[in-house]
Amino acid sequence: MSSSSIDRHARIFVTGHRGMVGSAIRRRLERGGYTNIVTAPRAELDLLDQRAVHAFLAECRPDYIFIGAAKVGGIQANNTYRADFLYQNLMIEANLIQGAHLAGVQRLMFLGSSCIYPKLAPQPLTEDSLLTGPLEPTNEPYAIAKIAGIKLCEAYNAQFKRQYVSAMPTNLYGPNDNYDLASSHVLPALIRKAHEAKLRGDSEYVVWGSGTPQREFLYVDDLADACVFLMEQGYDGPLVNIGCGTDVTIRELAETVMKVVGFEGRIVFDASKPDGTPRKLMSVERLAGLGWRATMPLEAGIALAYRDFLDRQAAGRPS
Ligand code: GFB
Repeated sequence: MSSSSIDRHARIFVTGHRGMVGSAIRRRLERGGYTNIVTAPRAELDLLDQRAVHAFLAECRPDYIFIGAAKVGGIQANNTYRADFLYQNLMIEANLIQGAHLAGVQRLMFLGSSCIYPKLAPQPLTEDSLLTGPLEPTNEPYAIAKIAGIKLCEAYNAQFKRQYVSAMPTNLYGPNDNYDLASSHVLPALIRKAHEAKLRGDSEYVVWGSGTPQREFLYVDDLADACVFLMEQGYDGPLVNIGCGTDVTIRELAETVMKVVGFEGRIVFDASKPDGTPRKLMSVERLAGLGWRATMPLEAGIALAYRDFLDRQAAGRPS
């Protein structure tokens, strides 16, 4: 299982390479000695533009594609910009998957999210629970788009014998995350809020919702390692979850962030904000059966993410 089926000079197109997921996959490929990684900045290739995407792929003819590009955001962004999340994600994945097929690309990895599973599906969430019940309303548009992406991959595999794999990561965090409080996920938001509360000398910091929802958090470099692992193994089986297999409550998460950041105030919960789905713990049995497990402990990962946040601030990069 350790040897790679991928030639180190194969042409590998990583989409979304400036984002958290795409940049982590690129880092992992570079560390793995891959020499022919192709990226396309948004100014040069608009993934919403079907003609441009198809022309780019016809010209580039990659051997492999990782679809790290997506319109992503936290609970509030998903709930507010419902049309953007549905439309943009449908377009990005449809343009890339059909374009890949037309260009003769045999192997591709499509990334989704744990929110594709029904809101009240049995925990931990197995891949088989897809489409067995209603979705969580706050992110239904995003989830529907990602389910469509999974079905696109399955359809191209069935009709054209492609090997388009869908991998579903749990909630992610790490370098190049979005720290904008209106659109970010919970972990970067809490890092920023705790840091700013510490600087101001505040006695409390605000955490949305009730603090009782449970979430699983995977460091994005672990995700990238799993994606490259699957590609290197030549995995072409069904939908596969990528997680670490353990979760925490939002209250526990908020306490760990305070500890890492060194903020000593207290937590105040803002009940006017939504909790979202009560729990989203992935079953990682399928991936473990293939020989991969996550390695980054949560507190150590949060410390690395906090370092990234501080580095961005020091460099004057937008957060
Ligand atoms: O990470 P998050 O925005 O997304 O929120 P989801 C997770 C939980 O943390 C929710 C709470 O219960 C939030 O109410 N939370 C507490 C906060 N404080 C904050 C805060 O300051 N900011 C944010 N953002 N949350 C998203 C989906 O769901 O997860 C996407 O909307 C995607 O579709 C993504 O699947 C991975 O885990 O609820």
